[in-house]
Amino acid sequence: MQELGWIWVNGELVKWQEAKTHVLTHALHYGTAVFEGIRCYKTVKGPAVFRLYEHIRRLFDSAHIIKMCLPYTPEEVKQATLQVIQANGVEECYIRPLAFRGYGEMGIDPSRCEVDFVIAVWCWGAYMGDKALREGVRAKISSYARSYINSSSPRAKTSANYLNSVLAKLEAKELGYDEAILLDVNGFVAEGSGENIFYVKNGVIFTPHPYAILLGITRDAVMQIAWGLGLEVRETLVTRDDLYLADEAFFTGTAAEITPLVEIDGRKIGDGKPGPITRRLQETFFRVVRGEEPAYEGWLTYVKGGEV
Ligand code: PPE
Repeated sequence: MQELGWIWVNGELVKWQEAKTHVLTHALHYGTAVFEGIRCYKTVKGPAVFRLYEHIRRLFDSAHIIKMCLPYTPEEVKQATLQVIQANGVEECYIRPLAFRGYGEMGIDPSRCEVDFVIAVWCWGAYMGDKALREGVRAKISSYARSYINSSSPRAKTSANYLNSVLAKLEAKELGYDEAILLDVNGFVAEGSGENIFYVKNGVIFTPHPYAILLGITRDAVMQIAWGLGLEVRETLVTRDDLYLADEAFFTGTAAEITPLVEIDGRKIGDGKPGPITRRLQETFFRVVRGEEPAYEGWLTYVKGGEV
């Protein structure tokens, strides 16, 4: 990966190469970590972080679910995020706060391991490539089910939950697809390996109920943008057949932004090209994140106005 200058580690800016941890870090062995993925976009008023407040809120919610006490306040996390963006001098970046059970005792009980907290930023273009944003991607329903709600809390963005995503992603790629779609243990559509999913049928937008999924902040943004455009959005139970018979489908996520889905399990979605509603949402979304839609200005935190 392309290295930048600084990573925020437990309250200080540390040189990129020196941001290291002990091999007996608890989280490395047991996945006891929570994290976020946030994007900062270039706007005419300088770099702006998209929905920073909601991402910090979700980080604290994830920590609460796994009984991890974060050593900083939400305001400190906000200031640290703005500080690390400024220190690296980037106009656009992906931001990764990670809180993990560190070095202390081995064994499953994490209570003797302090919580370490880091925030890194890097330049991350289109998640599945520029062509994916323009022309859409091909996905496969995974043979791996999303974790059961009483197994590992899919609502929490924990590192441990991502092994499930890693297995699904590897399988999809090995079979020649761009991305995996995971069903829940009851067989209903849940989400992508790192995205939420939507489909459009007869002008109405549908997305799975928020049970066995990560409650995506882009998912929420897309729902609000759709309502703002006068479109109807329904949260519902979704089957694979709903996807096969959809007029349009797309993934949403901080990394994936709005990525059209043009083929699922070898079946074309609609006419096999990104559909008009997907395009409209995508165009509006990119204007929103770049500060070109005054109605959504409240979703942006300007790095320069952040009093670091
Ligand atoms: N579901 C999953 C499983 C998921 O990982 C993400 C984000 C989402 C839904 C969408 O959430 P939101 O970003 O709040 O809209 N996945 C992150 C990690 C991607 C990675 O490869 O790492 C992301 O998009 O940042």
